[in-house]
Amino acid sequence: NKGPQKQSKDCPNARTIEMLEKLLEYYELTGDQWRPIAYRKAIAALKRQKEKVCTSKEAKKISGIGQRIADKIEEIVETNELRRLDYAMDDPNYETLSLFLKIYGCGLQQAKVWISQGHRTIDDLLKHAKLSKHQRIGIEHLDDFDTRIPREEVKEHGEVVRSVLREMDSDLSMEIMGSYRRGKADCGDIDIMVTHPTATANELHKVLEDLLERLFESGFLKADMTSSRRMGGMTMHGASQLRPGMPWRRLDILMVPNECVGAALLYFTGDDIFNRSIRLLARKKGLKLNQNGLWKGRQTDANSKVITEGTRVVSGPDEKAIFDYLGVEWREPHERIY
Ligand code: DCP
Ligand code: MG
Ligand code: MN
Repeated sequence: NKGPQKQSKDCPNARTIEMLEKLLEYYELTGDQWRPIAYRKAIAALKRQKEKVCTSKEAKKISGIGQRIADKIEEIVETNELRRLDYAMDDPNYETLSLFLKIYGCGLQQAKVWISQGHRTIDDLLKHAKLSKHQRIGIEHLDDFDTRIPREEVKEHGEVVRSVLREMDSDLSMEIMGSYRRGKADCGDIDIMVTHPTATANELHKVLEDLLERLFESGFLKADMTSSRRMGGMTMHGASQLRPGMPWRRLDILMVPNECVGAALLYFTGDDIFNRSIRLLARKKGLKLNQNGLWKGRQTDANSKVITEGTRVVSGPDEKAIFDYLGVEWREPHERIY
């Protein structure tokens, strides 16, 4: 394994980063809401340091590292270990939890239910657990879905969808979003956004239904695991396969009305941490940014239910216009990473 060794030569904080990454993984796994973000920021900041960071005081001076993580950095450097990490890894269900959480569609709650029912392996689940159709697909294709998809293959899946859209209506267009748009060499899934210059939401819903039917018929689309698409939904979470014998891949399709395209481009390009920071920035300016647009005077209650619709201050397909309105310098998709 050359990876970590190479890193330790180049990066003076490699050991510290390695330990913090383990802790990050643990917090992600256990569904911690805030710590994963703090850890990802701190790790990114530490990766940029040219000198070894040894004390809590030094660490705290770095933007992106708070007091608690700074203390942990000092502990790692001094003792070459982390008490919190031993404690975390001692959790007897840690391995099982991390295995079950790899299953597409299985959240923390479901994983805990299965563990409490005594299941410990994938085989246990397949033989003894009561599974929904979608859960079974997630389990049977665990290895497929857990494998990164080469960029070239993502593109090919996109081409299949594109050619079917072309048959349907020449005004339909699509774009591959997510990590692909950020230029990554491999992707966790395939995110596709479909747009039309004039179609209403209702019409787009019908386009989606038609599209899915055609993709199923050709054998490309293998499963639709969207729980509630039937009621006017605009998204599909499913699985596709290029040719028999190839792996099943996770495919997300999303229909976006023209007035929402700019905001949707921004949202579905990510990455998720970049999205959080730009949404926060909007909020600080009294605006609300979501996947449908940039809003002024929009009010929601504690359950995110809209009380006052407010007005859209930027609409249409221009993503740059949102950066401009927010006074944020334009960043190319590949630059939107932490
Ligand atoms: N997104 C977000 N917050 C989330 C989930 C998603 O902001 N909790 C946005 C940003 C993501 C985009 O949606 O880039 C697509 O979501 P994915 O989960 O498919 O993530 P990526 O495509 O970025 O990465 P991967 O290669 O793992 O699919
Ligand atoms: Mg993705
Ligand atoms: Mn996705």
